[in-house]
This record gives sequence, C-alpha cells and structure tokens, in this order.
Amino acid sequence: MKTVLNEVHRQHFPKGELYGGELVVPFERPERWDIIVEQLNSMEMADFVDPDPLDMETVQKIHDADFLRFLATAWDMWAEENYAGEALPTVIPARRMQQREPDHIDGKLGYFCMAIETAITSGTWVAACASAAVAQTGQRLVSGGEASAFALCRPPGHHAARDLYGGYCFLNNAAIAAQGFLDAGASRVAVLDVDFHHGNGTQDIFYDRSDVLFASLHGDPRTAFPHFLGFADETGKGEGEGFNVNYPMPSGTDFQTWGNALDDACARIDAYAPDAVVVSLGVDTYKDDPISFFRLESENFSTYGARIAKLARPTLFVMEGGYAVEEIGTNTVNVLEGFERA
Ligand code: SP5
Ligand code: ZN
Repeated sequence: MKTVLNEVHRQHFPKGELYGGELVVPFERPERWDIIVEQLNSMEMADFVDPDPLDMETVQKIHDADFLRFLATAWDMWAEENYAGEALPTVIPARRMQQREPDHIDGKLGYFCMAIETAITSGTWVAACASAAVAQTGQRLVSGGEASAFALCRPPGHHAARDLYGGYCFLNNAAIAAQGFLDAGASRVAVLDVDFHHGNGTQDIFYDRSDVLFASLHGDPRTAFPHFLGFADETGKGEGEGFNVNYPMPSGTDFQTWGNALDDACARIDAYAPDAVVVSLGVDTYKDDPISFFRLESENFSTYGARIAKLARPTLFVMEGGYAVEEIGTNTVNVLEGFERA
C-alpha cells in the first residue's frame, strides 16, 4: 500500500511538554516519524506519495471557524507578549465559568484547549495543516480505487474536537479523512480507533451523526487520559444514537482481552456495512509504551492488522500515537504488513 507523508511535520517540535509537573522533551517527537519511515524502507514497503495541498473546505466541515482562526494566529499573538517559553494555557473555563472566547491569548489558549500538556510553537499550524493534508490525500487515494493507504500523519489528530486542541493534537486528521470519504460519495464511514487513548475528538465530532460509526478501544478513562470521555455508556445521541461504541479496558490488558474487543468492534463495523474504514492507528498499546498501560507484543500488531483486513473494506490507516520510539516502526509496520498479507 502507498504511504502519504511529507517533511513539514518537523516544524512542530515543542521543546517542552508538561508532564509530572515538569517540562520534558515531548513524547510526541519528529523521531517517531523517522523510525516508521526507516521500517517501511527496511520492509520494502516504501511506496511514498506527497500530499496534495490541503482542501480547507472539508476541514471547515470538521472544525469551527473560530477555532481555525485561533490555531492560525495563536503563535503570533503569543509572540507579541514576549513570553520566554512556548504557548501553554494557564486558565481553563471550568464549571460555572463563562464559555466565551476571550481577546487575550492567555484566555484563548484555555478556551480552546482540552489538555494543557501540549505546547503551540511557531511551526505548529503549518505542521498541523500538512498532517491534515496527508490524511486527505490518503483518503483521495482510497476513494480513487486503492484498496488501502497509510497516512503517516504527524502531529496526530484524534483528541482534537470541533473547537478543541490538546493531547498532542490540533486538527482531527481521521475525522477530516472520514468527511472526505463522505464528500467523495460514501454513504457510511466507520472510524476504528485502536490508539491506547480514547479518541474523544473524533467521538465528539460525529456523536450526533449516523453517517459515521465511531468505535474505540482504549484505556479506561477512570485511570487513563483523556479521563473525561470514553466510557462504555456513551452510545451517541439523536440521529447518532447507536453509532458510537467504546471499549474501555483496565491496566494490564493483554492481547487476549484486547483482541476480543477488536473482534466485537469489527462485528459492529460489519453490521454497519461502511463504504470505507478509517483506522486511527496508535501503537501506544505496546507493552513498553512509556505513558500507557496495555500489554500488546510486537507480533500482536501483525495479527490485528490481519483482523482489520477481514473487514474487506477500502481502508485508510491514519497515524496517531505510540511513544515507545524504538519499537514504533516495527509495531506500526506490522499492522500494515499483517493487513496486506491477509
Ligand atoms: C495522540 C496521543 O496518543 N495522545 C496522548 C496524549 C497524552 N498526554 C498526556 C499523558 C499523560 C500520561 N500520564 C501517564 C502516567 C504514567 N505514569
Ligand atoms: Zn494515544
């Protein structure tokens, strides 16, 4: 399968992520991309495609205009304050406070943020747009007849909602791709989110819609990020009732349990009969992931790639998380290779 990628992602590399009360080198770093590319090369799966320019019209169906304006201008507004560090929020519109976009950048950051570990830098907006373009181009390849494609997105996207960034995400690449499939003529699209973390942004974007089924396997939000969404009782609302499926799982979950949840999610997707499947592919389910608590082994990634192939639907893989940097190439490419071999 073809891989869509480009180098612009490097422009997003904050010096700091707020973790355990310190600013540490971000877990979500450019090296992740390099190691995946290296592994594609060494597995002779290097069939690389450049992204087309970003089609903002589809992006505007997924994200609010105010939010896009904020992301595009946040760094410049921050720079005008002459702060020494990178753009991080300090104040959040919590319970019983007004939900109005402030004028000052300190207020805007909190207003549009769902997790404050994620810094905005001078290159963040251009990299986020390039990442969305990578997903969009992957979608066009599959809409155009390719059986599958891999969008090597960076930064990731699944925590970004219509008007929220955070969790290392700015634009929701998978949601933009799903919308692209619909705009290209699909009637139904399934998003299967296998990242360790709940895809709160994708769920929220499609929560009241029946044209996108969202299914997510993830760490139980009672103990895992993003903590405030991803419970099993979130099943959709209005038109979307019954088209949202969450599989929260506890610390220590191994492939036996995780694979059963995947089988169940795949059965739901089969019953939905989508015209395309978008896989939010995070490999932070790996046993040695530094910020996650599942126990998948590298070989399990091949097995589940083959399981996804059994859906027998046009499939776009969109890169999300995975922070065990040494193994990220093996684990990611194992999914793609398992899928192709099946
Ligand atoms: C795309 C993606 O995978 N985003 C994840 C963002 C998670 N950021 C917050 C991490 C906090 C993890 N706390 C774990 C404690 C382990 N000791
Ligand atoms: Zn994740």
